[in-house]
Amino acid sequence: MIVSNRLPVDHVSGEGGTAEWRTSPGGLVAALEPVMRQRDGVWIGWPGLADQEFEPFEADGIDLIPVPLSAAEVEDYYEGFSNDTLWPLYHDVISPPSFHREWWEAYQRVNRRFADAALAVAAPNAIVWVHDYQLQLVPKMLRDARPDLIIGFFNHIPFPAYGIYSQLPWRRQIVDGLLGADVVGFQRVADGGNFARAVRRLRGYETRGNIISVPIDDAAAAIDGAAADADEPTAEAPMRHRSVGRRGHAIRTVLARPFPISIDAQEYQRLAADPSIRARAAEIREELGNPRVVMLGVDRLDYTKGIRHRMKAFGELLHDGAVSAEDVVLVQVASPSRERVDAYAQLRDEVEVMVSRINGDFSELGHPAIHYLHQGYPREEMVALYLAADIMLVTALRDGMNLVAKEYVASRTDQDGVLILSEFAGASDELRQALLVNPHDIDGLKAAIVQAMEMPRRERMRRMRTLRKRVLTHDVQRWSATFLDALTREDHHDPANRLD
Ligand code: GDG
Repeated sequence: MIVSNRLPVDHVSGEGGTAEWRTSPGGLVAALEPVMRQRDGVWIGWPGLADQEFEPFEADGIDLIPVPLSAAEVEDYYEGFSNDTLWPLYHDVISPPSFHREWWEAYQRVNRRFADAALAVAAPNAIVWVHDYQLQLVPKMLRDARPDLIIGFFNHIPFPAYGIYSQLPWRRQIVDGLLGADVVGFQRVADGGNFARAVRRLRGYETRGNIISVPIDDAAAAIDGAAADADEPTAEAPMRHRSVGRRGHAIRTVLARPFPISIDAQEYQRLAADPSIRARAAEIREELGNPRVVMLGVDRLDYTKGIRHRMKAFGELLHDGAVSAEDVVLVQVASPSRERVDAYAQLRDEVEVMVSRINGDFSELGHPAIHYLHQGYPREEMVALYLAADIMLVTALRDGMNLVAKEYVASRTDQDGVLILSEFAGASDELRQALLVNPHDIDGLKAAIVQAMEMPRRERMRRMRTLRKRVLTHDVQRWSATFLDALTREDHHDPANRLD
């Protein structure tokens, strides 16, 4: 069972006013679809429309159970607590988080609704995999009601250092919520370390390596049907991973470790080899006026992505005369995102003022310096853009992983192209042959752009080959298999759970 904020479908209106569901072709769906089919799985989530109730339905062979949200809940739980409290807090307060008690109330209420939807259909010993920061209370809600369940949680965004996390007025409840899981997965080693530290500081539980010992309280033990001092799991004590702690009381262990997410790399390779997409890539360069260098940014329009920083660097290079608009263009796809949250509306204004200024100052007739596209595109067009780009700019100020970096690499079947990658994106732990940058260091960013423009083809190909090897071997299928393997293993101390 998968539980995530959004179901992997969009409601689209067809011809003649009919409406239908279309699966959104994300990497998560690609990775989980085969497992879900094989195990008769269901996916629980919000279908994306407020104030509407839908019966369970099937889309492309996946059973979906919709969880309804009212318009007020979308405002308070989703746009409010999830995207204006947790999102900025977990991304190192790049934008100040807002703390509102009524948002927290809604967050608890909605988490309860998701948990109840899962509990209503969970078979004995079912495997439940909960996703992301919108649903951090769900693991404990499931655990308290049904200790037999095997519960996993994966956090797609960073988990912040304690000094930042501790600002959250409900910091204990969230930690407790997550500790309801058997396995809590993070993108980076550092995220898991930050979580373990929060657990020690807020709860004083023992953590050793990746393993956290959580005392089993009397209430849970009673539900579990076992005495609190039981030393072995028994038939009456279905709760897994329980044993006796060093202080002699019953504990259960929680595995908290990184599982860096990835993409459906084969699919990107396949698209990149498609003749019509290759032709489109050539056409894009043509349409841009065949400049010497095409630079590309692809992001949701989000303040974590460092869009302004890369524009500042490019603007300064134009100003310095190091590049000209005829020679070098920047294509920035900034897909619309969370437009009803103030910080996003403000960011849009700032980015658009910047684009206008740079274009006003440096464009030439027929040669705008920046092609700014506040639109979403089909995946085929994205791959054509990746193929058309000599330099890919990923300058996130904080990012759990950043899939765009991996998509660019997987698409470059020609082994060419340079990836400039922020060290603050989780992807930088794996993609070491990219040009790694600190996006706050504008001079460093400018130097990396110049280095990328001047890099000899042999070096570009050497770097790209190594990057490709990593992404092609560590794809999203491997990610989900690794997570599920850790989740279903009887022993958290199994050497397979040790990190290399
Ligand atoms: C969160 C974490 C983590 C974007 N514009 C278009 C489009 N996209 C696609 C990209 C990519 C995805 O959206 C964005 O993924 P990212 O990983 O870059 O960033 P977030 O949305 O912030 O995702 C992140 C991720 O979760 C997974 O765990 O990596 O750190 O923040 O796939 O290609 N796709 C299409 N048209 C667009 O206009 N088709």
